[in-house]
Amino acid sequence: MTTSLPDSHQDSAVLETERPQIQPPRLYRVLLLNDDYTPMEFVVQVLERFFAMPRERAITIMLKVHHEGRGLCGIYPHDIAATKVGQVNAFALQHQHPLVCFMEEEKP
Ligand code: TYC
Repeated sequence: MTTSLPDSHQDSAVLETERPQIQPPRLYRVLLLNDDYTPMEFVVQVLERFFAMPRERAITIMLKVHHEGRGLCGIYPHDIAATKVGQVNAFALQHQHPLVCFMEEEKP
């Protein structure tokens, strides 16, 4: 039988022992930093708008950032995390608030 397989794979039973080494997608934590100037209501609206949080949860996270200095908004694959960080920082800048959003890899 002739196929397009290389000679080394012709007419022999090949037992595949190697599997492609698939890695799980890397995940990134998106966080907010506290500051002394951004209004609490603005932060709540950011969490509602960009992270689809119900108002109660948004208030809880905002207060956590306010009291602890930083807080987790969500965990996403790289491009989604980067998009959210860009959107939040652009929105804050547009409204002249010093709010900072950033991402860091979630290590297993
Ligand atoms: N500390 C701000 C204030 O007292 C509120 C605030 C909360 C700011 C969370 C940023 O990520 C933040 N107005």
